[in-house]
Amino acid sequence: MSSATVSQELVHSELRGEVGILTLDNYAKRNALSRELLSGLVDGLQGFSGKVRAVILRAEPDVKVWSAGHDVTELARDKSDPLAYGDPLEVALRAIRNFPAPVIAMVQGSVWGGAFDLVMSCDVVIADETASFAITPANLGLPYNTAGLLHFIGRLPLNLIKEMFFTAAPIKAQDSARWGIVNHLVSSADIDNLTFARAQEICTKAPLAIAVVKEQLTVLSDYEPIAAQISEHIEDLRRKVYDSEDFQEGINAFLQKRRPSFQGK
Ligand code: YXS
Repeated sequence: MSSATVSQELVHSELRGEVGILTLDNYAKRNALSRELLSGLVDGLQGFSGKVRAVILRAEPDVKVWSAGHDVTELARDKSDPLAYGDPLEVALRAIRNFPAPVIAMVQGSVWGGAFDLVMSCDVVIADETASFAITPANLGLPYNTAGLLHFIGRLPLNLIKEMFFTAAPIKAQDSARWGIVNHLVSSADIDNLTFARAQEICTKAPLAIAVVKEQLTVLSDYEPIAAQISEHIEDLRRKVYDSEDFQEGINAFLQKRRPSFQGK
């Protein structure tokens, strides 16, 4: 089976009128954001180009886990940046943020790690009472990347971002609504219809005006002038972390299905 076919198996694309629907479907691996699954997501978006006025990104109905985040087995361990610009997850995040029509994340179940960045890169988030959201680099000893942090700084209060990163604890549905992680918290029974209705409502508006305001808001929310030496300082700090023994320990613990023992070195 070609890799394109495999990717299409992991992310289903469906056109419903002018709404494109992308469904994550690799539950055996809890929709972990593997290279192949992310390729299916990006290909699905590209396939919608010029045909849709809104996209819904979802998992199969009523899953307990929407996505378990970056595929840990694919995180670089060769002392290179595990979240580099060209990493498949970063490529997918940019594809969503640069897609000319609104992308609505429809969330049922738990969202972990890089999948939280994926949801936050969508334009609108609609979730049900089973949803929760966690960002988990502290579980692996991994230094999150600056672009990813900007995705959160543009959307959430700094004290919440810090608590989420420092504890890696899931934010439950009710709190996610209170904190503004989700636009709408609805019942499991209603989430399909409400999300599709919202998408259809967007389809009745002027697509060119929507495309340009989406681009403006993306550029303006990402725009944080950083002096070169600050950028280099941050990269130097991150390199010390992804070169650390703790990062290797975090990955090994995950793979060996045991709790990590971080030594701070
Ligand atoms: O043992 P098998 O082969 O059946 O595979 C198991 C898991 O190993 C696999 N799996 C994953 N594989 C790669 N990467 C993952 N992130 C991942 N998560 C799960 O899926 C199979 C079923 O998993 P299992 O038995 O644990 O399922 P469960 O229903 O008991 O528990 C579901 C979860 C999501 C609570 C559990 O799988 C879990 O805690 N997964 C890891 C969540 C996580 O920490 N994700 C962050 C990944 S790193 C990331 O996204 C960023 C780089 S960062 O670290 O910066 O946030």
